[in-house]
Amino acid sequence: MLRVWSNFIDGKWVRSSSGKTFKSYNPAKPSQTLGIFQQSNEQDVERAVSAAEKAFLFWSDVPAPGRARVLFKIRDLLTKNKQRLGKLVTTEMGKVFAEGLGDVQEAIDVFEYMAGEGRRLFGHTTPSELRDKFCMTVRQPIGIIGLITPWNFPIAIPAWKMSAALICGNTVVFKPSSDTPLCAAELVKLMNKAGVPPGVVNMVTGPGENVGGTIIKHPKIHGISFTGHKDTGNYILKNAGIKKVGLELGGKNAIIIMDDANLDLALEGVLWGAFGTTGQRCTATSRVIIHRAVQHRFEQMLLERVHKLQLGSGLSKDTDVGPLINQAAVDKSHKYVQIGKTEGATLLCGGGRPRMKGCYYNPTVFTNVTPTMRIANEEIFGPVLSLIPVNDLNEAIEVANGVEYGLSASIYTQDINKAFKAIKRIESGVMYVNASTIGAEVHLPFGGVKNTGNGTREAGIEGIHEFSEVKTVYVDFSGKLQKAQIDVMKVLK
Ligand code: UN1
Repeated sequence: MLRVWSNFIDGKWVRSSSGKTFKSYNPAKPSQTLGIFQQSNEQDVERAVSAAEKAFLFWSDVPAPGRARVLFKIRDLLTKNKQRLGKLVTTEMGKVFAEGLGDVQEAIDVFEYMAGEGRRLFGHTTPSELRDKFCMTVRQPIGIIGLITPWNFPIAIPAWKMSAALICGNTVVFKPSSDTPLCAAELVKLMNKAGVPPGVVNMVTGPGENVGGTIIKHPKIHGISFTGHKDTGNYILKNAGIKKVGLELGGKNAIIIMDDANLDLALEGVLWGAFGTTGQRCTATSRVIIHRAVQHRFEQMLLERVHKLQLGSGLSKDTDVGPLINQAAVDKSHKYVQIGKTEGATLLCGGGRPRMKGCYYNPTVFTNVTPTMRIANEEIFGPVLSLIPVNDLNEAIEVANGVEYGLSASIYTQDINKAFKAIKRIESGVMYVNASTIGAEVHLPFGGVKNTGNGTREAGIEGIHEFSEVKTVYVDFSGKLQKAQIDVMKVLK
């Protein structure tokens, strides 16, 4: 019997007033339905906002180390349930089981990190220009935050956002992706069990247009954090009004392979970056910018390994590459393969659907791709990799920077001068040397430049900045009126 999941509002599971539902499926076996979820509407968001507003009065006043105790408990429960949740991630999202476990581990890590912040949340102190006056900054919550999250890290990304939002004293209205509502519901259930007070985290499932749209425009929501498509990011910026908005949008991440690179190492990085998570990470490697001197050799090495990649259910031990999230994603990858062929790129391997049920697509490699082709510029979010040959480092950097996005980038070289030149000149928020473009760690900031984002960063200490406001405090204990910029002239007298 399929469970009908409700929204989670004010500490209770409640049905949507719409009376409508939708289903979640296993992308490896689309005939398998995993749960039934509320297709919520504007009124449900209103209820969630009211609950979050009421809860804010209490939660924002709990001392941060007290809030941290709840976060540590969430970490503990996630750890206890890691296997079960990892399997759930694989079943609902499709990534291979080791990565499903990694998704949960990333959530464990970030709850632990943000819980630690409960005893820091540092501001700073600095001298005043006047006598007997004290200056400091303190971190304060923003208020109610609207979180809109994607399906590709169905536990980790909600965890990044919720852990930071909660430790700073905010309350949350959370709309998860409609492709992975079960992972979201299980996470919220676990957070409730860990002792998150009623109304602090409210989950409303349903479509982007009305649930997401209402959150984005809501006058009582003062912060929005969104990870997903660039078009939605643009919509948010146009419709959110005056809110603190954090966006993590697309990527067209490149690995540069120089002629002096350790090619065996680069090969592992390319395979992991391009075909890990079936290419469905914002950080996925979708371009390899390769020095012509090693192009042919690397193509041979890559072909040999890509042919061996085993497609299948993420739960099967032999699987290297799982399914894509849904049929639309399969069609999108295929559309880009047709575009690549029409543009005149050389198809080295893949480029079609395998004969198996499920949302699968063969790992695909194009070579002799030129920087102006659409497959070298547009985010595909699937297992389609483009090799772009170049003559030297300067050209490689120019090509790497020639796209609208700037999330993650990498260079493989043995030459420290080349590595540092790339670190300095590549336009990206995350940069790797002799490592793949994926695999960011939670205690460092994560985010991108150009059309990848709007300048905010998640995780690490910058994650605290995204989810809090700074208050500047002056305490004058001189007992008289002191005028800044004016009386300062007298202090040396
Ligand atoms: C994403 O795809 O939006 O760096 C996040 C990585 C992961 C996070 C990816 N830790 O690949």
